[in-house]
Amino acid sequence: MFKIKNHAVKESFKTAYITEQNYQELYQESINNPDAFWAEQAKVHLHWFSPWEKVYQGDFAQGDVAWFVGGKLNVTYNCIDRHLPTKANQTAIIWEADEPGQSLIITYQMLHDHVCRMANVLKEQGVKKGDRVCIYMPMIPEAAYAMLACARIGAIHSVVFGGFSPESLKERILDADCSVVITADEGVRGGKFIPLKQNTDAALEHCPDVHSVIVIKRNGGNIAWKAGRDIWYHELAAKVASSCPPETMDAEDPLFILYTSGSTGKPKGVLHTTGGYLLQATMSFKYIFDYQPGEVYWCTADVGWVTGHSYIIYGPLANGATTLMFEGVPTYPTPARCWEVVDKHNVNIFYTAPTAIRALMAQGREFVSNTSRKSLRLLGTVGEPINPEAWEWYYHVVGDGRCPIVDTWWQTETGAILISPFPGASTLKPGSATKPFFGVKPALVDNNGQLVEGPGSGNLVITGSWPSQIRTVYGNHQRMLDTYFSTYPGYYFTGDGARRDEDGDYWITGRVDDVLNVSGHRMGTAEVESALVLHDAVAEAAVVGYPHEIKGQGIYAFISPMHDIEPSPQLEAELRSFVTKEIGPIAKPDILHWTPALPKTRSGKIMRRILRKIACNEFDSLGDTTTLADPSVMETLIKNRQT
Ligand code: 6R9
Repeated sequence: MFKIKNHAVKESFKTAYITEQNYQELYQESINNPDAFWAEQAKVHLHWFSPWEKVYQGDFAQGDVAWFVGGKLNVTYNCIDRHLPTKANQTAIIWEADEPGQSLIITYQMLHDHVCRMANVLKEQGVKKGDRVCIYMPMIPEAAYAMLACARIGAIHSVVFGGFSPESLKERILDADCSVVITADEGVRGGKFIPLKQNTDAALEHCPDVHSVIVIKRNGGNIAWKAGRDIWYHELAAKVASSCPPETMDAEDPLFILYTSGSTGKPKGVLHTTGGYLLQATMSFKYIFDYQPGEVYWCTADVGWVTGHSYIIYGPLANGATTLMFEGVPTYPTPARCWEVVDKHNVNIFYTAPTAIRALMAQGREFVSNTSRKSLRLLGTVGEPINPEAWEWYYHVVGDGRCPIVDTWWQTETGAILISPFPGASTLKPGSATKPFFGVKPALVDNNGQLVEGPGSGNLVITGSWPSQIRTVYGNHQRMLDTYFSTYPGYYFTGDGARRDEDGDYWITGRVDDVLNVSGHRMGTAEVESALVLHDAVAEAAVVGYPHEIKGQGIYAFISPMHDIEPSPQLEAELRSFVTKEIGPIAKPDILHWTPALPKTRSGKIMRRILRKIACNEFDSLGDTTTLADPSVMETLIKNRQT
């Protein structure tokens, strides 16, 4: 196996915060004396208006965990105000527009003023502490202002990815009972316009409780206007003060809701709170990316995903860092865009998803080698397992063999990175997320819940709470307990499978449940199936993932049509756009496989295991098929496997 040990890479990280010498020591302390460890970290990394009474209480069985009980703080005080005495004129956000040549610099002082104005606008719209505000925005600085403005006044934000359909937006607005939506006239991505206001209008036809829509003018496109509800942000912002006192929040007051997919039902509103979340986002950012003062950091995620929350906004800003926000896509106008942006803004730390790496790798190395990239010091990946070929390309071609790669494993529910190398401490192995972060105790269990000791494979669970843990599923606490804490009682179940090698390093192998990971985006097979069966031509649908060269996983849909329907290319195109309309373009099936029937057990359950094998072309390992009601269905499916 290829390992990077005592390599020149390590040399340049000799002065890292976390070194080989102190990792073990700090990790052991965090496990042996968690209360003392976290209390110390909370004091060092955050500003508290008043201290907590107890570091941790609660348990997994009730799902009532609480961190820094009784402590008071404000997230934006930590992300902005406390930096002003020394960093008022330092860049907080570099914004790079979709069109090359357009960018903006936002200093910490400017960030303060923008956030306060937006907070005052929200207050004028009647938003109070605890109210839910939906943010449906492109990647423009106002998306950051909106999130922070909510945190400033204690409102709970629910960011909905701008690529989601009106239907998905509606579901999320209703579930969180939002009263205000912040959006833009249009988004701009890869040279295309995204009709965000139009989508919002469509969603709001079914959301009577939304009384205000605050619209940012991004593109000047023609949009419909509902008087009494719709408000231009720039008009209101001009009239309010540029200061707004930060609300005093309890450590356990909610900070945000973020919807994510599970194996069953509709997306869940994962709720994160204030103190524990901010502490772990702050600490992990500093130590895993080894962020040094003055450096420029760029995470290519969208604020619609958890990576955008923790590692574009909260983690970097709490550290007083310079964080780059990119409106566009890595391949527009050319596949050299990322590296041109790196050179333009002297980016030191670059964090992206394996799917982007594979897409750029497929375009050829000259797009990379024509750029300098000499500012780069550290690379990171997140969102899905990285295949060793992509890792090697990232390491050798993008990083010129000089930048360590941190392969960071975590989830919407974990709030912050839980397993990752530390660049100055770890032995890197392509494809391994290596070791746990401080205070995190991963374990592997077999399907009966028995612990796997030493090297081996199993279901990845976490033993004991960590500060940025999910607190509840909004409006449905039982669903949180059922999803994460009941499969293996006493543990948090991640839904991922993993292997632990002889060095104790973890290798995440992917989801073990019915969750797809398409280009790093999480999606329930059930969600895509529900969208497909809504179409009149579809009687039944079963969706599974299959290996896809660029996306990591592609969507393979087995569909049985209504009895009088003849499948045709037109119908297939219609189904694809139907799913796009219902969920969003990320859920569009790659492969449609028509079948008169789906393989079922005698009790009528669809045998997904078999469908997965067929989609993955693994015909010789179908496993036990004796419970199939009609084996000929399976044989026909194998014969007709689509590509
Ligand atoms: C942060 C984020 C979570 C799921 C997770 C796992 C996969 C994330 C990974 C990884 C292998 C990594 N995942 N990071 N798999 N190696 N470094 O992506 O959150 O959207 O909730 O997805 O993504 O399967 O369970 P989220």
